[in-house]
Amino acid sequence: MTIDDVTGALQQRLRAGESLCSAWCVIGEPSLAELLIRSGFDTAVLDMQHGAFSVDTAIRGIAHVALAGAPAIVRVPVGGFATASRMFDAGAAAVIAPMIESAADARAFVAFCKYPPMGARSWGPQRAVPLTGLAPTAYFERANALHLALPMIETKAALAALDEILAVPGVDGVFVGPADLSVALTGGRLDPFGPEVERALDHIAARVKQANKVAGLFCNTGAQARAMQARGFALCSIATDGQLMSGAARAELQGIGSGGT
Ligand code: 3PY
Ligand code: MG
Repeated sequence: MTIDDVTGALQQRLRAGESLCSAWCVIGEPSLAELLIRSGFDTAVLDMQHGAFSVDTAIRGIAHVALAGAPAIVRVPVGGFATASRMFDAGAAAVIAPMIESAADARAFVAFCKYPPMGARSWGPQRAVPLTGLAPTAYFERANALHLALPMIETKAALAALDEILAVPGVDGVFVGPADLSVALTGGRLDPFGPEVERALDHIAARVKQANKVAGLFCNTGAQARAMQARGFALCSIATDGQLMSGAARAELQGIGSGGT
């Protein structure tokens, strides 16, 4: 693999129809994201919305993930579209934007993700150029295809506007947040994979397939991710880094006969 593939691998593999599995990192430690890639994940989401990643640690995290030969994805805070540009400047392969409500939101997000004429991203790929190994002009020409913009579908309004969101030029796919979507669809109950979300998932997968774009989903376990990949979600994450660590600790402590809480 060349360093060029580090960013390119995500869109190349997804466009080739592969299903990928992502770590989801909330602890905010760049080397932990690298470790999870070395454990076998295809990519890692560095979470700036609910996780502890700052601009600084996310930039370092992208480099750590690249060191392990993989593309990194960043979830920016709600409305943090300017941060999306910074993460692409740092070499992120994709950015996930939470709590998108409409095609207008998606257009505003894309403006910060893509260079003109598609968007209005400002020039300054300080880490992306050295990480990809591309000359600045070659990077500029390829950047809009290399970097994926993935608005989240996790509100009632976004679900209703799904087709319009998918039709926004520069939207490469959508990422579903089942927890927020469950709260929205049940009128205030947290039931991430309850019947309301389950029904919505099949609808979302079908619409994304029709649009020939990418569908992603936050999953809790490997088995669930595998089942969801079969249902059309090509990019599935599995739990969080904290949950994986806690689960491994509990399993070992059970082995020695010591219980946790
Ligand atoms: C959700 O389930 O709402 C998410 O945003 C995934 O973390
Ligand atoms: Mg959410």
